[in-house]
Amino acid sequence: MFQQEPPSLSNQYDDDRMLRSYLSRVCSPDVLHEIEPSLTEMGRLAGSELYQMQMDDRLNEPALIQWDAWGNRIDRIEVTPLWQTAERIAAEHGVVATAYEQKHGSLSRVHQCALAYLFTPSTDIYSCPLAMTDGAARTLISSGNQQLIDRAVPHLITRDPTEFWTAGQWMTELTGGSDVGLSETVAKKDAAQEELFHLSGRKWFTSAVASQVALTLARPEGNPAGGRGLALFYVETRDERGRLQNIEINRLKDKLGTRKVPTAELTLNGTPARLVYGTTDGIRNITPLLNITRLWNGISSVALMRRGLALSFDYAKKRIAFGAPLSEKPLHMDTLLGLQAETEAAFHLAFFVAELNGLSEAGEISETDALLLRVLTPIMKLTTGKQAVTVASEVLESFGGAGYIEDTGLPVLLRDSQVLPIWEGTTNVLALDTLRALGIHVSDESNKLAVLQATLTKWLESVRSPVLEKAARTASLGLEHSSRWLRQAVNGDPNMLEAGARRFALTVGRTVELALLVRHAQWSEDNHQDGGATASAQRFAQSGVDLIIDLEV
Ligand code: MFK
Repeated sequence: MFQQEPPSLSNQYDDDRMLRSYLSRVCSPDVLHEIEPSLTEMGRLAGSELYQMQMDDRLNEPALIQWDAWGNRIDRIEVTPLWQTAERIAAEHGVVATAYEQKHGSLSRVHQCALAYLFTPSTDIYSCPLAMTDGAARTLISSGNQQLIDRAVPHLITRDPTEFWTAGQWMTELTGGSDVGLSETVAKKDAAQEELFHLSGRKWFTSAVASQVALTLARPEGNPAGGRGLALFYVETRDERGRLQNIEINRLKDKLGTRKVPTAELTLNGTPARLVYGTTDGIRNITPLLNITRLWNGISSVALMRRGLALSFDYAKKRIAFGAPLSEKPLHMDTLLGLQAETEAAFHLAFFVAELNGLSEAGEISETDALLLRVLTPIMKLTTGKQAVTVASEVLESFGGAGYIEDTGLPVLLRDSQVLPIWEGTTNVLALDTLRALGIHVSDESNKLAVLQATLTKWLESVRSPVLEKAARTASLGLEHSSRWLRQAVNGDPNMLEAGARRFALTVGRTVELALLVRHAQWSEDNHQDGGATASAQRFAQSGVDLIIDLEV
């Protein structure tokens, strides 16, 4: 009887041309030599034990246990065995810590993102609590609140699993999902202790609620409505006896995907909380966290794309149809190589933003790079999130009917990818954030896009290969077109500016991806690496990077 051999994974680092060749370019041989053992080990785990465990854990979901046998309200969350293992491995392998240990200066962040990229696809979005833990550590450090830094940061960035804390991010309320300024949670000052408040309200979407601490927003009594009236608070979820601190977990969310993430609805009934920084401007003060979780979102996007393709390319060698393996079928391989090009383009943008974060954290960032970091963070998040959904959908199709069958472990890739354009700011919210980051105001002709254009020109200066020159021209033209559209839109009807913001941001995202990929491909040619990056750049250039619809003038 015929039996189909399933797809399998090998060492996910050794097997990844894209990651290895990128690291060879950005790291010196010494740094690469030092970080490679950790990546090889994570690649091994991701392709073997963790992947097997993920398959075995497929039907498990977190449980909310609200009552004990004796009628006491306990609201305990039990995460699945995969997540329990993932927490230990994440701590031991420094999936957060690596960025803070600063062993390799600004490249520490790249090293950490490479670990996260390898770890994420085999741990069913355990990247969610890690992202928020990382973001909370960064936010507390930048707040300068020494008491909270001393109290929490060592736990958030430790490699010791017994000391490791994760952090939640409780922002969303029923009134305001994206419009966080509508939050209704109230903060009442403690009568005795200066910095202590008690929070009351309902948090509607709180990811990873099993965390030990959380950063959250609430309005101190007497503060005005809107975002400026909110303050940023630090909460410890349980007291020293392990009881929740005036927090009720009402229910876990019934979500399309990310089913292992215990996302919950909470009621805060006077939860003790400490101010992180000031009594107002909570939204501005929480943005370091948002920008880090948006980086993780991009890294997770490319990680899931890469996982889908690793399985699909492997399967193509094993699946025989119409007389030959799929890997010998021109149409099948053309389809996969198109997805590879999308993935490779997304990869270079996500890791470029990681590099910029690294420069910032090492205190080495220039004014230009700081501007690029602010502008490219939303652009990268929104562009890669969309690509992840497209690629995941096509990956499922590349397996035919098997891609639609749950116990292949494939459908979860699509369900989990679908969250990436939604959480941490939807595509449209981030398109508007892109305009804010560019400093665009109606009738304001000065914009910061010129800095991006100059940077892109510099990246492309070294391109000599004729194939890549053509792709480089496509990138330059795409950005020029974006800039022309923006100039017109800024001086025209504000509704047209807003209506075109998504197409604008996606075009900038895709042209920057193309330019980064072309730059890398030229480097690969110069350094006798294989020609995969050039082939991907050529394909991506022809995949439709310019999505602008011109305004009628
Ligand atoms: C796989 C790993 C991924 C990680 C998963 C984590 C799971 C978490 C699940 C969630 O989804 S949690 C909820 C996520 N929610 C959001 O991300 C909110 C989306 N909404 C926005 O981002 C809105 O743009 C925003 C709430 C920020 C708009 O609010 P406002 O009240 O209109 O704010 P405003 O006045 O525009 O900005 C306030 C200040 O912050 C301004 O500075 P100034 O006070 O100096 O003028 C802004 O310039 C600044 N700002 C806003 N966004 C910024 C920023 N600064 C730096 N970076 C940013 N991104």
